[in-house]
Amino acid sequence: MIFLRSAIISYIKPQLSVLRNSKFVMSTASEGFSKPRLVTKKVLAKSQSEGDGAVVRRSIGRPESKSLDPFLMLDEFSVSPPAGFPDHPHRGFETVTYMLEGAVTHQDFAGHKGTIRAGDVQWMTAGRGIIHSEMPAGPGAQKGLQLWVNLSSKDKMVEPNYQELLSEDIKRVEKDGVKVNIIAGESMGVNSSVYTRTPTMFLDFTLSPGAQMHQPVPESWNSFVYVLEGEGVFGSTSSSPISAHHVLVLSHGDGLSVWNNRSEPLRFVLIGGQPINEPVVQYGPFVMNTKAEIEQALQDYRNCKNGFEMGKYWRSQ
Ligand code: FJE
Ligand code: FE
Repeated sequence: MIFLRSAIISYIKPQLSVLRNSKFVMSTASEGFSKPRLVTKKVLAKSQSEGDGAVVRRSIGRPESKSLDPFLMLDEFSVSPPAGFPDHPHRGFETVTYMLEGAVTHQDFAGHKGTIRAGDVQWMTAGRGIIHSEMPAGPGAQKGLQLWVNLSSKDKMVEPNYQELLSEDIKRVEKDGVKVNIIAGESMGVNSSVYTRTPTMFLDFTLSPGAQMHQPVPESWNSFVYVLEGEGVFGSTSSSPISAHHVLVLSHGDGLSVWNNRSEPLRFVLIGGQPINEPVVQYGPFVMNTKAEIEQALQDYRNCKNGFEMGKYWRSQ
């Protein structure tokens, strides 16, 4: 017993000093993960057309990588005028639009309008109903990511809400060749101000050549990586390098380690969330728990009721 207690204390003490000295965290955290997350599935997100002439690389939400509770879809999109996503509805989930290059203008049926520019994030809770358009704001290809996060049954019919973060308001940390933009959740001791009804982490990492990172992820959350640029080694030093436009579904565990062994930067997003564990019935842009609720959503949309009232006369300009 005495031996056990002193063993525990001598185990905890260095952990405490690790917490105080974040530089130490960087180099020891990989050994610190008691159950590192590994890649369980790797799928290439091929280009397909969506909306009105838009091109998307769908990673989560394609047949080989169906939804990963609470995530329904991740698209890396590119829209050039006149293509775009003209007037369409949503109910029962959230859309997160993160611009990588260029800008997109959105307009909704309640008069909400704005332009999301490179580095900006729009976290839109569609809740009971939104009808909107999302169109390129300039000439040439406007690029970004759109993530769909499911809402639990208690939140599906909430009033619609927007959280809009300009690039300069997004918290960033840079340390030892690792840059992270914290869109949701926490990294390297810094927290995003985005409120996530479904507990979610959304981190945009860039690793310089030779850099490595070790990011804790709550043990029971589902998580995945989408590679944007470069090539990286994910989960374990012995796994094979993975290049851009691949989605990696991760096993459960307490954190993810990544190494950039190449001479180019590696950019990827790490997305994780607490599973909702409820039935999901999706019909295009309506995501509910039962078939009856989907039929209700279609009726409400057609009849401009229960949240779709403003759809009666509204058309985007
Ligand atoms: C959609 C038609 C759509 N991926 N990425 C049908 F137009 C859409 C849709 C989008 C979308 C919008 C942006 Cl800005 C970026 C996207 C799909 O709006 F999801 C379905 N099912
Ligand atoms: Fe939309």
